[in-house]
Amino acid sequence: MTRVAIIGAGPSGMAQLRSFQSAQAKGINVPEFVCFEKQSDWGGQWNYTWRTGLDKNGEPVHSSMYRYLWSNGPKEALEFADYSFNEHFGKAIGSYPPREVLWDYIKGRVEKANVRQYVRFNSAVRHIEFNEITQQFLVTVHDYQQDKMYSENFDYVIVASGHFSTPKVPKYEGFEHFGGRILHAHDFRDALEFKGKTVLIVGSSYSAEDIGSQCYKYGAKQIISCYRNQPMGYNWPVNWSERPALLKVDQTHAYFADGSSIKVDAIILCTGYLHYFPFISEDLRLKTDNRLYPLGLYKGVVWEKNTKLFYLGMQDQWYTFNMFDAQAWYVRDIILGEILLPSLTEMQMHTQQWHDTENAITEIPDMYKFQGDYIMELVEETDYPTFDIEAMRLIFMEWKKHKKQNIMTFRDHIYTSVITGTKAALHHTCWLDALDDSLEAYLQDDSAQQKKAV
Ligand code: FAD
Ligand code: NA7
Repeated sequence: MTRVAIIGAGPSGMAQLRSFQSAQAKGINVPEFVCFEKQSDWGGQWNYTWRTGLDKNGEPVHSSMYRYLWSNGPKEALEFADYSFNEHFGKAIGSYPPREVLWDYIKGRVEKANVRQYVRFNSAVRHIEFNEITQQFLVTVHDYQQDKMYSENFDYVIVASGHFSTPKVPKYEGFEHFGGRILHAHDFRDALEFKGKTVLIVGSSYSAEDIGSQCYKYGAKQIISCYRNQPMGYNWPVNWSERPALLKVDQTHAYFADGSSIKVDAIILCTGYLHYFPFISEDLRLKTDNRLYPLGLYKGVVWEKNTKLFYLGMQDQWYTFNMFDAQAWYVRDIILGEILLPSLTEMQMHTQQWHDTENAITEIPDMYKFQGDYIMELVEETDYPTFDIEAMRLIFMEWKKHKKQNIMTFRDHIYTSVITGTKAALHHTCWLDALDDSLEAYLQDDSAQQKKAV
Protein backbone atom coordinates (compact mmCIF):
# COMPACT_ATOMS: atom_id res chain seq x y z
CA MET A 1 0.00 0.00 0.00
CA THR A 2 1.18 3.56 -0.72
CA ARG A 3 2.51 5.18 2.45
CA VAL A 4 2.71 8.88 3.30
CA ALA A 5 4.78 10.37 6.14
CA ILE A 6 3.78 13.74 7.56
CA ILE A 7 6.48 15.43 9.66
CA GLY A 8 4.93 17.54 12.42
CA ALA A 9 1.44 17.85 13.88
CA GLY A 10 1.20 21.63 14.02
CA PRO A 11 -1.58 23.44 12.15
CA SER A 12 -0.05 22.44 8.78
CA GLY A 13 0.31 18.75 9.65
CA MET A 14 -3.17 18.79 11.21
CA ALA A 15 -4.54 20.27 7.98
CA GLN A 16 -2.94 17.42 6.06
CA LEU A 17 -4.52 14.85 8.39
CA ARG A 18 -7.91 16.47 7.99
CA SER A 19 -7.53 16.59 4.20
CA PHE A 20 -6.96 12.83 3.96
CA GLN A 21 -9.80 12.14 6.39
CA SER A 22 -12.18 14.34 4.39
CA ALA A 23 -11.41 12.31 1.25
CA GLN A 24 -11.91 9.11 3.22
CA ALA A 25 -15.27 10.37 4.44
CA LYS A 26 -16.33 10.76 0.80
CA GLY A 27 -15.50 7.13 0.16
CA ILE A 28 -12.23 7.83 -1.66
CA ASN A 29 -9.42 5.34 -1.13
CA VAL A 30 -6.52 7.13 0.51
CA PRO A 31 -2.99 5.87 1.18
CA GLU A 32 -1.80 4.96 4.65
CA PHE A 33 -0.70 8.17 6.33
CA VAL A 34 1.47 8.45 9.44
CA CYS A 35 2.21 11.72 11.20
CA PHE A 36 5.34 11.99 13.35
CA GLU A 37 5.27 14.59 16.09
CA LYS A 38 8.20 15.13 18.41
CA GLN A 39 6.08 16.71 21.16
CA SER A 40 3.58 14.83 23.29
CA ASP A 41 0.62 16.82 21.97
CA TRP A 42 -0.44 18.47 18.74
CA GLY A 43 -0.85 22.12 17.84
CA GLY A 44 2.76 23.03 17.01
CA GLN A 45 3.48 26.63 18.01
CA TRP A 46 0.08 26.84 19.73
CA ASN A 47 1.02 24.07 22.16
CA TYR A 48 2.57 26.35 24.78
CA THR A 49 5.45 25.32 26.98
CA TRP A 50 7.09 27.29 29.76
CA ARG A 51 10.34 25.57 28.87
CA THR A 52 13.11 27.06 26.80
CA GLY A 53 16.24 25.42 25.44
CA LEU A 54 15.62 21.70 25.42
CA ASP A 55 12.40 19.80 26.08
CA LYS A 56 11.93 16.81 28.38
CA ASN A 57 13.40 14.53 25.71
CA GLY A 58 16.40 16.74 25.02
CA GLU A 59 14.93 18.01 21.73
CA PRO A 60 15.09 21.76 20.98
CA VAL A 61 11.93 23.37 22.38
CA HIS A 62 9.69 23.99 19.40
CA SER A 63 7.21 26.67 20.40
CA SER A 64 8.20 30.33 20.42
CA MET A 65 4.86 31.38 21.88
CA TYR A 66 4.61 33.07 25.25
CA ARG A 67 2.10 33.64 28.01
CA TYR A 68 -0.55 36.26 27.30
CA LEU A 69 -0.12 35.89 23.51
CA TRP A 70 -3.27 36.89 21.66
CA SER A 71 -3.83 36.47 17.95
CA ASN A 72 -1.88 39.16 16.15
CA GLY A 73 -4.33 39.23 13.24
CA PRO A 74 -8.14 38.98 13.12
CA LYS A 75 -9.43 35.45 13.49
CA GLU A 76 -11.77 36.16 10.57
CA ALA A 77 -8.72 36.08 8.27
CA LEU A 78 -7.54 32.66 9.40
CA GLU A 79 -10.83 30.80 9.80
CA PHE A 80 -11.10 27.29 8.36
CA ALA A 81 -13.58 27.18 5.48
CA ASP A 82 -14.83 23.76 6.66
CA TYR A 83 -14.99 24.43 10.41
CA SER A 84 -16.07 27.84 11.59
CA PHE A 85 -15.50 29.55 14.92
CA ASN A 86 -19.26 29.51 15.35
CA GLU A 87 -19.39 25.76 14.97
CA HIS A 88 -16.62 25.31 17.50
CA PHE A 89 -17.63 27.78 20.21
CA GLY A 90 -21.38 27.77 19.64
CA LYS A 91 -21.48 31.55 20.00
CA ALA A 92 -19.81 34.64 18.64
CA ILE A 93 -16.50 35.50 20.32
CA GLY A 94 -14.02 38.37 19.90
CA SER A 95 -11.83 38.81 16.84
CA TYR A 96 -8.40 38.41 18.49
CA PRO A 97 -8.58 35.36 20.75
CA PRO A 98 -5.71 34.42 23.07
CA ARG A 99 -3.46 31.49 22.21
CA GLU A 100 -5.32 28.94 24.32
CA VAL A 101 -8.62 29.78 22.62
CA LEU A 102 -7.13 29.41 19.15
CA TRP A 103 -5.43 26.18 20.17
CA ASP A 104 -8.82 24.88 21.30
CA TYR A 105 -10.30 25.81 17.91
CA ILE A 106 -7.57 24.09 15.88
CA LYS A 107 -7.89 20.96 17.98
CA GLY A 108 -11.68 20.96 17.70
CA ARG A 109 -11.63 20.29 13.98
CA VAL A 110 -9.21 17.36 14.10
CA GLU A 111 -10.87 15.87 17.16
CA LYS A 112 -14.15 15.93 15.25
CA ALA A 113 -12.36 14.27 12.31
CA ASN A 114 -10.97 11.63 14.69
CA VAL A 115 -7.46 11.69 13.22
CA ARG A 116 -5.36 11.65 16.40
CA GLN A 117 -4.97 7.90 15.88
CA TYR A 118 -2.68 8.63 12.90
CA VAL A 119 -0.16 10.63 14.96
CA ARG A 120 2.85 9.03 16.59
CA PHE A 121 3.65 11.42 19.41
CA ASN A 122 7.03 11.75 21.16
CA SER A 123 8.52 10.75 17.83
CA ALA A 124 11.26 12.99 16.46
CA VAL A 125 12.21 12.47 12.84
CA ARG A 126 15.98 12.19 12.77
CA HIS A 127 16.73 11.60 9.11
CA ILE A 128 15.04 11.41 5.71
CA GLU A 129 16.73 10.19 2.56
CA PHE A 130 15.49 9.08 -0.84
CA ASN A 131 16.42 5.78 -2.46
CA GLU A 132 16.61 6.26 -6.24
CA ILE A 133 16.31 2.51 -6.85
CA THR A 134 13.21 1.81 -4.77
CA GLN A 135 11.87 5.35 -5.30
CA GLN A 136 11.03 5.47 -1.61
CA PHE A 137 12.06 7.59 1.34
CA LEU A 138 13.70 6.03 4.36
CA VAL A 139 12.46 7.91 7.42
CA THR A 140 14.40 7.40 10.65
CA VAL A 141 12.62 8.24 13.86
CA HIS A 142 13.50 8.45 17.54
CA ASP A 143 10.57 7.09 19.53
CA TYR A 144 11.06 8.64 22.96
CA GLN A 145 8.30 6.58 24.57
CA GLN A 146 10.18 3.34 23.86
CA ASP A 147 13.54 5.13 23.65
CA LYS A 148 14.36 3.39 20.41
CA MET A 149 15.31 4.40 16.90
CA TYR A 150 13.67 2.79 13.89
CA SER A 151 13.37 3.39 10.16
CA GLU A 152 10.43 2.92 7.81
CA ASN A 153 9.90 3.35 4.09
CA PHE A 154 7.42 5.82 2.66
CA ASP A 155 6.38 6.70 -0.89
CA TYR A 156 5.70 10.34 -0.08
CA VAL A 157 6.97 12.73 2.58
CA ILE A 158 5.25 15.94 3.65
CA VAL A 159 7.41 18.23 5.77
CA ALA A 160 5.23 20.31 8.08
CA SER A 161 7.77 21.07 10.78
CA GLY A 162 7.35 24.86 10.86
CA HIS A 163 9.97 27.59 10.52
CA PHE A 164 9.63 29.84 13.54
CA SER A 165 11.61 27.78 16.05
CA THR A 166 15.31 28.11 15.29
CA PRO A 167 16.36 31.63 16.31
CA LYS A 168 18.35 33.87 14.04
CA VAL A 169 20.76 35.42 16.53
CA PRO A 170 22.85 38.43 15.52
CA LYS A 171 26.01 39.26 17.38
CA TYR A 172 26.75 42.76 18.63
CA GLU A 173 29.92 44.13 20.16
CA GLY A 174 29.77 44.04 23.92
CA PHE A 175 27.14 41.31 24.35
CA GLU A 176 29.66 39.25 26.34
CA HIS A 177 30.01 42.08 28.87
CA PHE A 178 26.41 43.25 29.15
CA GLY A 179 25.23 43.14 32.77
CA GLY A 180 21.56 42.31 32.12
CA ARG A 181 19.69 39.52 30.40
CA ILE A 182 19.96 39.01 26.64
CA LEU A 183 17.46 36.65 25.07
CA HIS A 184 15.96 35.84 21.69
CA ALA A 185 12.20 36.11 21.14
CA HIS A 186 12.10 32.30 20.95
CA ASP A 187 12.99 32.18 24.67
CA PHE A 188 10.66 34.98 25.78
CA ARG A 189 7.90 33.54 27.95
CA ASP A 190 6.47 36.00 30.44
CA ALA A 191 6.40 39.80 30.18
CA LEU A 192 6.04 40.11 33.96
CA GLU A 193 9.76 39.35 34.14
CA PHE A 194 10.34 42.82 32.70
CA LYS A 195 7.98 44.77 34.96
CA GLY A 196 9.65 48.01 36.05
CA LYS A 197 12.58 47.44 33.68
CA THR A 198 13.95 49.28 30.66
CA VAL A 199 13.85 46.85 27.76
CA LEU A 200 15.63 47.12 24.43
CA ILE A 201 13.87 45.32 21.59
CA VAL A 202 16.02 44.62 18.51
CA GLY A 203 14.02 44.16 15.29
CA SER A 204 11.01 45.78 13.68
CA SER A 205 8.63 43.02 12.68
CA TYR A 206 5.85 41.02 14.39
CA SER A 207 7.80 39.71 17.34
CA ALA A 208 9.27 43.15 18.06
CA GLU A 209 5.85 44.77 17.94
CA ASP A 210 4.10 42.14 20.03
CA ILE A 211 6.78 41.41 22.62
CA GLY A 212 7.26 45.16 23.11
CA SER A 213 3.48 45.49 23.52
CA GLN A 214 3.47 42.64 26.03
CA CYS A 215 6.19 44.35 28.05
CA TYR A 216 4.21 47.60 27.96
CA LYS A 217 0.99 45.88 29.00
CA TYR A 218 2.58 44.09 31.93
CA GLY A 219 4.36 47.14 33.34
CA ALA A 220 7.81 47.64 31.81
CA LYS A 221 9.19 51.04 32.79
CA GLN A 222 10.44 51.91 29.33
CA ILE A 223 10.71 50.25 25.92
CA ILE A 224 13.19 51.14 23.21
CA SER A 225 12.89 49.32 19.92
CA CYS A 226 15.50 49.64 17.20
CA TYR A 227 15.45 48.84 13.50
CA ARG A 228 18.10 48.26 10.89
CA ASN A 229 15.95 49.17 7.87
CA GLN A 230 12.44 50.46 8.52
CA PRO A 231 10.94 51.63 11.82
CA MET A 232 7.58 50.10 12.73
CA GLY A 233 6.28 53.64 12.91
CA TYR A 234 3.23 53.21 15.16
CA ASN A 235 1.94 55.80 17.60
CA TRP A 236 3.70 54.32 20.58
CA PRO A 237 2.81 55.04 24.19
CA VAL A 238 4.96 57.75 25.80
CA ASN A 239 7.38 55.30 27.38
CA TRP A 240 8.13 53.53 24.05
CA SER A 241 10.52 55.05 21.53
CA GLU A 242 12.06 53.80 18.31
CA ARG A 243 15.70 54.29 17.46
CA PRO A 244 17.82 53.36 14.45
CA ALA A 245 20.16 50.40 14.37
CA LEU A 246 21.91 49.13 17.47
CA LEU A 247 25.69 49.43 17.12
CA LYS A 248 27.06 47.99 20.34
CA VAL A 249 26.49 47.63 24.05
CA ASP A 250 28.67 47.85 27.12
CA GLN A 251 27.92 46.60 30.61
CA THR A 252 24.99 48.95 31.09
CA HIS A 253 24.24 50.93 27.92
CA ALA A 254 23.11 50.39 24.32
CA TYR A 255 24.53 52.61 21.55
CA PHE A 256 22.67 53.43 18.33
CA ALA A 257 23.47 54.56 14.80
CA ASP A 258 22.19 58.11 15.45
CA GLY A 259 24.85 58.58 18.15
CA SER A 260 22.40 58.19 21.03
CA SER A 261 22.78 55.77 23.92
CA ILE A 262 20.62 54.62 26.81
CA LYS A 263 20.92 52.48 29.92
CA VAL A 264 18.93 49.28 29.52
CA ASP A 265 18.17 46.36 31.84
CA ALA A 266 17.46 43.67 29.25
CA ILE A 267 17.79 43.08 25.51
CA ILE A 268 15.28 41.00 23.56
CA LEU A 269 16.40 39.98 20.07
CA CYS A 270 13.29 39.89 17.89
CA THR A 271 15.43 39.12 14.88
CA GLY A 272 13.50 36.30 13.25
CA TYR A 273 14.04 32.63 12.59
CA LEU A 274 15.92 30.25 10.30
CA HIS A 275 14.34 27.67 8.02
CA TYR A 276 16.19 24.74 9.56
CA PHE A 277 15.71 21.10 8.59
CA PRO A 278 18.68 19.16 9.97
CA PHE A 279 16.76 15.90 9.53
CA ILE A 280 16.52 16.06 5.73
CA SER A 281 19.32 14.94 3.44
CA GLU A 282 21.07 17.83 1.71
CA ASP A 283 19.57 17.22 -1.75
CA LEU A 284 16.02 17.43 -0.40
CA ARG A 285 16.50 20.34 1.99
CA LEU A 286 14.64 23.62 1.47
CA LYS A 287 16.91 26.63 1.85
CA THR A 288 15.15 29.96 1.95
CA ASP A 289 14.68 33.11 3.93
CA ASN A 290 11.31 34.14 5.33
CA ARG A 291 9.35 35.16 2.23
CA LEU A 292 6.04 34.71 0.46
CA TYR A 293 7.24 32.60 -2.46
CA PRO A 294 10.43 30.56 -1.90
CA LEU A 295 12.22 29.14 -4.92
CA GLY A 296 12.28 25.37 -5.38
CA LEU A 297 8.65 24.79 -4.38
CA TYR A 298 6.09 24.53 -7.17
CA LYS A 299 2.81 26.09 -6.02
CA GLY A 300 4.61 26.78 -2.78
CA VAL A 301 4.55 23.10 -1.76
CA VAL A 302 5.99 20.64 -4.29
CA TRP A 303 9.74 20.01 -4.10
CA GLU A 304 10.43 20.49 -7.77
CA LYS A 305 13.42 18.18 -7.97
CA ASN A 306 11.57 15.26 -6.39
CA THR A 307 7.83 15.58 -6.62
CA LYS A 308 7.20 12.93 -3.99
CA LEU A 309 8.39 15.42 -1.39
CA PHE A 310 6.29 18.35 -0.18
CA TYR A 311 6.72 21.22 2.25
CA LEU A 312 3.72 22.87 3.95
CA GLY A 313 3.57 26.29 5.56
CA MET A 314 7.04 27.42 4.60
CA GLN A 315 5.97 30.90 3.49
CA ASP A 316 6.02 34.07 5.51
CA GLN A 317 2.47 34.21 6.77
CA TRP A 318 -0.27 36.78 6.45
CA TYR A 319 -2.81 34.01 6.02
CA THR A 320 -2.21 30.94 8.15
CA PHE A 321 -4.73 28.17 8.88
CA ASN A 322 -6.74 28.51 5.68
CA MET A 323 -3.54 28.75 3.63
CA PHE A 324 -2.26 25.53 5.22
CA ASP A 325 -5.59 23.94 4.31
CA ALA A 326 -5.34 25.06 0.68
CA GLN A 327 -1.84 23.58 0.56
CA ALA A 328 -2.78 20.34 2.28
CA TRP A 329 -5.77 19.68 0.01
CA TYR A 330 -3.61 20.42 -3.04
CA VAL A 331 -0.84 18.05 -1.88
CA ARG A 332 -3.42 15.37 -1.08
CA ASP A 333 -4.83 15.58 -4.59
CA ILE A 334 -1.39 15.25 -6.16
CA ILE A 335 -0.83 12.11 -4.09
CA LEU A 336 -4.30 10.81 -5.02
CA GLY A 337 -3.46 11.37 -8.69
CA GLU A 338 -6.23 13.95 -9.09
CA ILE A 339 -3.76 16.69 -9.95
CA LEU A 340 -1.03 16.07 -12.50
CA LEU A 341 2.18 18.05 -12.35
CA PRO A 342 3.82 19.71 -15.36
CA SER A 343 7.46 19.18 -16.34
CA LEU A 344 10.33 20.36 -14.14
CA THR A 345 11.03 23.29 -16.47
CA GLU A 346 7.41 24.40 -16.45
CA MET A 347 7.24 24.13 -12.68
CA GLN A 348 10.42 26.17 -12.29
CA MET A 349 9.18 28.84 -14.67
CA HIS A 350 5.89 29.10 -12.81
CA THR A 351 7.68 29.43 -9.48
CA GLN A 352 10.10 32.00 -10.87
CA GLN A 353 7.20 34.14 -12.10
CA TRP A 354 5.54 34.21 -8.68
CA HIS A 355 8.91 34.78 -7.01
CA ASP A 356 9.61 37.75 -9.31
CA THR A 357 6.15 39.16 -8.70
CA GLU A 358 6.82 38.99 -4.98
CA ASN A 359 10.16 40.75 -5.45
CA ALA A 360 8.39 43.59 -7.25
CA ILE A 361 6.02 44.24 -4.32
CA THR A 362 6.76 47.51 -2.55
CA GLU A 363 3.61 48.03 -0.47
CA ILE A 364 2.51 45.78 2.38
CA PRO A 365 -1.18 45.62 1.26
CA ASP A 366 -0.01 44.10 -2.02
CA MET A 367 1.35 41.22 0.01
CA TYR A 368 -2.15 40.37 1.30
CA LYS A 369 -3.35 40.35 -2.28
CA PHE A 370 -0.41 38.25 -3.44
CA GLN A 371 -0.86 35.59 -0.78
CA GLY A 372 -4.63 35.61 -1.25
CA ASP A 373 -4.22 35.03 -4.98
CA TYR A 374 -1.81 32.20 -4.25
CA ILE A 375 -4.29 30.53 -1.88
CA MET A 376 -7.11 30.80 -4.40
CA GLU A 377 -4.98 29.27 -7.13
CA LEU A 378 -4.70 26.16 -4.96
CA VAL A 379 -8.27 26.15 -3.67
CA GLU A 380 -9.67 26.24 -7.19
CA GLU A 381 -7.95 22.96 -8.01
CA THR A 382 -9.39 20.97 -5.09
CA ASP A 383 -12.69 20.37 -3.32
CA TYR A 384 -11.67 22.54 -0.34
CA PRO A 385 -14.71 24.81 0.21
CA THR A 386 -14.02 28.04 -1.61
CA PHE A 387 -14.35 31.31 0.28
CA ASP A 388 -14.32 35.03 -0.41
CA ILE A 389 -10.63 35.85 -0.27
CA GLU A 390 -11.32 39.44 -1.32
CA ALA A 391 -13.44 39.90 1.81
CA MET A 392 -10.53 38.59 3.88
CA ARG A 393 -8.15 40.98 2.14
CA LEU A 394 -10.43 43.85 3.16
CA ILE A 395 -10.31 42.59 6.75
CA PHE A 396 -6.51 42.79 6.59
CA MET A 397 -6.82 46.36 5.30
CA GLU A 398 -9.04 47.27 8.25
CA TRP A 399 -6.65 45.56 10.62
CA LYS A 400 -3.75 47.60 9.27
CA LYS A 401 -5.78 50.79 9.64
CA HIS A 402 -6.71 49.97 13.23
CA LYS A 403 -3.08 49.29 14.08
CA LYS A 404 -2.06 52.64 12.62
CA GLN A 405 -4.76 54.35 14.67
CA ASN A 406 -3.69 52.81 17.94
CA ILE A 407 -1.35 49.88 18.30
CA MET A 408 -2.57 49.25 21.85
CA THR A 409 -6.27 49.03 21.01
CA PHE A 410 -6.44 47.37 17.58
CA ARG A 411 -7.39 44.09 19.25
CA ASP A 412 -10.57 45.66 20.62
CA HIS A 413 -12.07 45.86 17.13
CA ILE A 414 -14.35 43.19 15.69
CA TYR A 415 -15.03 41.86 12.20
CA THR A 416 -17.61 39.76 10.40
CA SER A 417 -16.84 36.16 9.51
CA VAL A 418 -16.35 35.59 5.79
CA ILE A 419 -17.30 31.95 6.29
CA THR A 420 -20.55 32.32 8.25
CA GLY A 421 -21.47 35.99 8.05
CA THR A 422 -21.51 36.14 11.87
CA LYS A 423 -20.32 39.35 13.45
CA ALA A 424 -17.77 38.79 16.21
CA ALA A 425 -18.79 39.72 19.75
CA LEU A 426 -17.14 42.62 21.47
CA HIS A 427 -14.93 41.05 24.11
CA HIS A 428 -15.91 41.78 27.71
CA THR A 429 -12.58 43.45 28.51
CA CYS A 430 -10.24 45.63 26.49
CA TRP A 431 -7.02 43.91 25.51
CA LEU A 432 -4.88 46.24 27.63
CA ASP A 433 -6.94 45.48 30.74
CA ALA A 434 -7.33 41.75 30.11
CA LEU A 435 -4.48 40.36 32.15
CA ASP A 436 -5.93 36.87 32.54
CA ASP A 437 -6.07 35.35 29.07
CA SER A 438 -7.06 31.81 30.01
CA LEU A 439 -9.72 30.05 27.93
CA GLU A 440 -12.13 30.21 30.89
CA ALA A 441 -11.63 33.94 31.43
CA TYR A 442 -11.95 34.66 27.73
CA LEU A 443 -15.16 32.67 27.25
CA GLN A 444 -16.82 33.63 30.52
CA ASP A 445 -20.29 35.12 30.46
CA ASP A 446 -19.99 38.59 28.96
CA SER A 447 -22.81 40.07 30.99
CA ALA A 448 -20.72 39.76 34.15
CA GLN A 449 -18.28 42.27 32.76
CA GLN A 450 -18.67 45.72 31.44
CA LYS A 451 -18.20 45.84 27.68
CA LYS A 452 -15.98 48.58 26.46
CA ALA A 453 -16.16 49.64 22.84
CA VAL A 454 -13.22 51.38 21.17
P1 FAD B 1 4.34 24.73 13.67
O1 FAD B 1 3.19 25.31 14.37
O2 FAD B 1 5.69 25.27 13.98
O3 FAD B 1 4.32 23.14 13.91
C1 FAD B 1 5.34 22.29 13.48
C2 FAD B 1 5.29 20.99 14.25
O4 FAD B 1 6.33 20.12 13.78
C3 FAD B 1 5.52 21.14 15.75
O5 FAD B 1 4.49 20.49 16.45
C4 FAD B 1 6.87 20.47 15.99
O6 FAD B 1 6.98 19.87 17.26
C5 FAD B 1 6.92 19.43 14.88
N1 FAD B 1 8.28 19.04 14.51
C6 FAD B 1 9.31 19.85 14.18
N2 FAD B 1 10.40 19.13 13.88
C7 FAD B 1 10.05 17.83 14.02
C8 FAD B 1 10.75 16.60 13.84
N3 FAD B 1 12.03 16.58 13.45
N4 FAD B 1 10.09 15.45 14.07
C9 FAD B 1 8.79 15.46 14.46
N5 FAD B 1 8.09 16.60 14.64
C10 FAD B 1 8.70 17.76 14.42
N6 FAD B 1 -0.22 32.66 13.30
C11 FAD B 1 -1.47 33.17 13.34
O7 FAD B 1 -2.30 32.82 12.51
N7 FAD B 1 -1.85 34.06 14.30
C12 FAD B 1 -0.98 34.45 15.26
O8 FAD B 1 -1.35 35.25 16.13
C13 FAD B 1 0.35 33.93 15.25
N8 FAD B 1 1.23 34.27 16.21
C14 FAD B 1 2.47 33.72 16.20
C15 FAD B 1 3.33 34.05 17.23
C16 FAD B 1 4.59 33.49 17.29
C17 FAD B 1 5.50 33.85 18.42
C18 FAD B 1 5.00 32.59 16.29
C19 FAD B 1 6.37 31.98 16.32
C20 FAD B 1 4.15 32.25 15.25
C21 FAD B 1 2.87 32.82 15.20
N9 FAD B 1 1.97 32.51 14.19
C22 FAD B 1 0.70 33.02 14.22
C23 FAD B 1 2.37 31.68 13.04
C24 FAD B 1 2.39 30.17 13.33
O9 FAD B 1 3.65 29.76 12.93
C25 FAD B 1 1.30 29.45 12.58
O10 FAD B 1 0.05 29.86 13.11
C26 FAD B 1 1.34 27.93 12.70
O11 FAD B 1 1.63 27.51 14.00
C27 FAD B 1 2.28 27.27 11.73
O12 FAD B 1 1.95 25.92 11.68
P2 FAD B 1 2.94 24.78 11.18
O13 FAD B 1 2.24 23.49 11.43
O14 FAD B 1 3.38 25.08 9.81
O15 FAD B 1 4.22 24.89 12.09
P1 NA7 C 1 10.42 38.28 10.99
O1 NA7 C 1 9.08 38.73 10.57
O2 NA7 C 1 11.20 37.42 10.10
O3 NA7 C 1 11.25 39.61 11.28
C1 NA7 C 1 12.57 39.61 11.72
C2 NA7 C 1 12.97 41.01 12.13
O4 NA7 C 1 14.30 40.96 12.64
C3 NA7 C 1 12.97 42.02 10.99
O5 NA7 C 1 12.51 43.26 11.47
C4 NA7 C 1 14.45 42.11 10.64
O6 NA7 C 1 14.82 43.34 10.12
C5 NA7 C 1 15.08 41.95 11.99
N1 NA7 C 1 16.47 41.49 11.95
C6 NA7 C 1 16.93 40.34 11.43
N2 NA7 C 1 18.26 40.26 11.61
C7 NA7 C 1 18.62 41.39 12.24
C8 NA7 C 1 19.86 41.90 12.70
N3 NA7 C 1 20.99 41.24 12.49
N4 NA7 C 1 19.87 43.09 13.32
C9 NA7 C 1 18.71 43.77 13.50
N5 NA7 C 1 17.52 43.34 13.09
C10 NA7 C 1 17.48 42.17 12.47
O7 NA7 C 1 10.37 37.55 12.39
P2 NA7 C 1 9.38 37.77 13.63
O8 NA7 C 1 9.96 36.95 14.74
O9 NA7 C 1 9.13 39.20 13.89
O10 NA7 C 1 8.03 37.14 13.15
C11 NA7 C 1 7.95 35.74 12.89
C12 NA7 C 1 6.60 35.18 13.19
O11 NA7 C 1 6.41 35.21 14.60
C13 NA7 C 1 5.47 35.93 12.56
O12 NA7 C 1 4.73 35.11 11.68
C14 NA7 C 1 4.58 36.37 13.71
O13 NA7 C 1 3.25 35.97 13.55
C15 NA7 C 1 5.21 35.84 14.94
P3 NA7 C 1 14.70 43.71 8.56
O14 NA7 C 1 13.24 44.03 8.38
O15 NA7 C 1 15.15 42.51 7.80
O16 NA7 C 1 15.58 44.88 8.45
